[in-house]
Amino acid sequence: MSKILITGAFGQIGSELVPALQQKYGADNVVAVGHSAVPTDFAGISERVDISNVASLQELIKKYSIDTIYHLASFLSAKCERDPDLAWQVNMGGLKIILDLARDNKLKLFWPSSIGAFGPTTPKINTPQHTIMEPTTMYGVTKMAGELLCQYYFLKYGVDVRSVRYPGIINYKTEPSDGTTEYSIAMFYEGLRKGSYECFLKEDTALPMMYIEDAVRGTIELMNASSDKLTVHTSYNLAAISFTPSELVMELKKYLPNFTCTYKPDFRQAIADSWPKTIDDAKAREDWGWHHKYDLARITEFMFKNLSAKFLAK
Ligand code: AKB
Repeated sequence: MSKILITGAFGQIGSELVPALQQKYGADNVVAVGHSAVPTDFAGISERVDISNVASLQELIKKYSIDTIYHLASFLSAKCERDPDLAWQVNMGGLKIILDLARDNKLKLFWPSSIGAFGPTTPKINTPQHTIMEPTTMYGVTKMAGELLCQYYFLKYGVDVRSVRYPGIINYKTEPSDGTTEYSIAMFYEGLRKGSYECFLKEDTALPMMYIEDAVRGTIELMNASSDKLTVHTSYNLAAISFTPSELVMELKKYLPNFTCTYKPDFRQAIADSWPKTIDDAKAREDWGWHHKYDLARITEFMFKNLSAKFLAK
C-alpha cells in the first residue's frame, strides 16, 4: 500500500489529485502538504510546511512512513516572469530538496514538467518527444533544468522519478492563477460571473490543453506503470487537444449566447508565442498506454456544469 505525500496539495492540480489519490489508496494514506492555510472544506490529513524546510519534510516522511511523493509545489509561467529570482529558488531549489529526500529515503517521485520547457526554436507543430529545447522564460528554464536533474538522479542514484510535460490544464475547483494557459479558465469564471472577458492573449493563439480529469488520471497511470516499460527519464510529452481563445469563445457561446470577449494581449503573449501549438505524445501512448478522453466540446460542457454548480452553492 502506497503512503503518499503531496506538496502544493491545494493548488490547481493538487486540489483534484489529492481526492483521486484518497479514493484510490484511502484517505489515511495521503498527506496533503501546503505552505499556506488549508482550505476549510478539506477532508483528510493535512500539514502546513514550507518546501524549503528540509527538516520538517524529513520529519513528515518518517512520521507517516511515506514511500511516494508527488511534488507539485511550483510557480507557474507568469509568476516566474514577474519574479525570476524567487522562481529559481522555489522551482529549482524545491525540486533539489525533494530529489535529495527521495534519494536518501528511497522514495518514488512524481514531478511535473510543462510545455513551457520548449522554446521558440522548438518545432511548433506536433512537437516531438526529443527535440530542440531552448526555453526563453524563467519558467521554461526551471522546467528544462528540472527535467535534466530528474534524469540525473535516476541515472546516478537510481531514484524512481517520473514526469510529464503538462499542457495547459483546465479545471474549475481553484480560481485561475498565474499560468499563461489559464486565460481559458478565467474565460469560464468571468463568463459566468459577468458575461464578458478581456483576454490577455490574441484570439488566434493556439496552445495545447487538457481537462483536469485526464491530467489526474494520466499522472496516476504513469506512477503505476511498470518501471521496465518507461524509456523516458526526463519527462513525457502529454497531449489532449489544442485550441485558440476564439475557438473557446465559440464553444462557450453555446451555453452563454450573450457572452462577449475582447482581446488585450500583454506580456503573456510572448510566453505563449514561445510554446508549441500541438504536441506529439506517441511515446507516452506506446510506453504506458496514455490516452485522453476529453475534447473541447466535452471540456466546455463539464466546466460550465461544474462551475455553475460551484457558484450556486456559494
Ligand atoms: C502555465 O501556463 O504556466 C502552465 C503551463 C503550461 O505549464 N499552465
